[in-house]
Amino acid sequence: MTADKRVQVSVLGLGAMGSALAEALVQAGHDTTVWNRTPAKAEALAARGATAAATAGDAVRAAPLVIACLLDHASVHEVLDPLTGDLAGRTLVNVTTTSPAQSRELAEWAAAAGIAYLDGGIMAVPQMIGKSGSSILYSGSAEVFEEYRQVLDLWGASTYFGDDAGLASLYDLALLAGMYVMFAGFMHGAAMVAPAGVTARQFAGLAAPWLSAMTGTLDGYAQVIDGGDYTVEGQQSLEFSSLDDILAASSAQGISTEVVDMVQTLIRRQIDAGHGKEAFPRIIESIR
Ligand code: FVH
Repeated sequence: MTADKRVQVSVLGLGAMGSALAEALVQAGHDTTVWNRTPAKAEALAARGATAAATAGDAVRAAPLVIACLLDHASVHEVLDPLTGDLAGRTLVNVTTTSPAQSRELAEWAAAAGIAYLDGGIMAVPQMIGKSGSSILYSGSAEVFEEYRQVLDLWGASTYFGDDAGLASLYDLALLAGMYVMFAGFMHGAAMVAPAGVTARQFAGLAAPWLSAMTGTLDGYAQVIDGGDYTVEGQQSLEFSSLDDILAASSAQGISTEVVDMVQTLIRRQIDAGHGKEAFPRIIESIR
């Protein structure tokens, strides 16, 4: 594909994310066909230049490149299983969130049907598509990634992890794990200060720069973990990392301690195993 080439592409699924992806394709001038189970969701895109297909089969037959952005793995099979004959010889990029095992299963299903397959994990919310900060992870067919790279780059920074179709999903879910635990930590803090009359928004104003600054420690932690030596100097020890004060203050505020208990449990397990003087990142051994 050359930089200026207009691509024929079909998008199946026009929820919040599928609509954002299709919108970016239309804006870039690609020949975009769209389909959604509930047809009304195609109207806005059709008004902006997309072609609304009456059926998923019509959409698949309209383009060599098919993007699936549906609810989940089951809905992908529900829509695409009856269309394997039409999909044969075409390219499917599936950016529906699936587990690594489900992504691999879809790759095998596609290979058996003669469909070139690339799996994607979207690290963005719909409003971020096409803007800085949007990142999309891919794995599966390297040929598909290379051929359509300029189309994929319209949505965000594209990263390819290799031909194991499950890898994009693995990275996606690992990054989401970090996000959800961080969010839970923020919620805990907000609940802690609430009885003191602090609003969640006031707390967020303090938490955002603090948590952002703390991400600067991740690379140092990662170096210790990859080096495998937790006795290194210059890192906070597990004994020093006791969360007892946080737990006591939380209880005194009358709130649940479950979020902090989880971290304390990981620390405690390493201390009890005799590693109290070693560095905080050792809690990864509790998780492993
Ligand atoms: N929205 C987000 O912030 C996240 C960001 C990270 C990636 N996710 C994943 O993207 C997939 C789609 O998400 P979405 O936000 O577009 O989701 P919805 O707005 O709920 O739209 C779901 C679409 O799926 C269609 N659909 C559901 N079940 C079926 C089915 N059995 N047959 C055909 N289509 C189906 C649904 O159609 P309709 O309800 O409008 O008729 C929507 O088009 C998802 O995997 C996220 O995890 C988004």
